[in-house]
Amino acid sequence: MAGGKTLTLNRREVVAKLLADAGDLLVITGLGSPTWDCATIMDRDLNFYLRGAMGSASSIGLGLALAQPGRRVMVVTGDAEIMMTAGALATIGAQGPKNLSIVVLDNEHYGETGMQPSLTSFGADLAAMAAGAGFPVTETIWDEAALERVVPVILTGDGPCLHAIKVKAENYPKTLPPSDGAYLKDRFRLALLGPDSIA
Ligand SMILES: Cc1ncc(C[n+]2csc(CCOP(=O)(O)OP(=O)(O)O)c2C)c(N)n1
Repeated sequence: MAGGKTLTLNRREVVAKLLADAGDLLVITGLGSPTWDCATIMDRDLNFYLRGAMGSASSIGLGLALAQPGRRVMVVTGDAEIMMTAGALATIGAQGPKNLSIVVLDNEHYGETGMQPSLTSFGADLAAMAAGAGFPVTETIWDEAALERVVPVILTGDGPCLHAIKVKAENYPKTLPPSDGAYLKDRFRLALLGPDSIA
């Protein structure tokens, strides 16, 4: 608990709020718990799940946001996942895609590998890092009221934005999405671009 604050939000409830009106939102999930969260709450063809490639979720989100400027892209990932390639934040800041939102489910731990404390538990501040990298919109979210306030910002506000949503360090029962990366890629491309894209 960075700064002595208690983590109170439930990550599954956070993801349920973010996906409730997902519509044609393009969702990229970082490996491990964020992928299980999104697959469990709402599996959809426009979710592209990473089941490896730790550290690449923000960069894949950037590439997709630049390639699809008319669509909203939301990356949902873990604090350790995004920290692994923190330099990518500066590339995103430099490119400045307005349609990109990054949501970090920050449990201050490596939840997927045994709940070891991660760098945010020692005070690393991902929202401040993103602000320093040039993101115009960043915030750390600690409670339900702040979450309610920023959901529309995450889904429709001008970005790039990064919201570090502090969640309880708990693991929950999971629904595993398919593990075949080629299938997941084709499923996503088909939903986004139509049948010619996978011919
Ligand atoms: C290159 C690489 N290093 C380490 C791992 C093991 N690993 C899987 S998920 C993960 C991080 C989990 O922490 P976080 O991203 O904060 O997500 P959480 O599960 O805590 O929500 C790690 C270290 C991996 N899969 N790949």
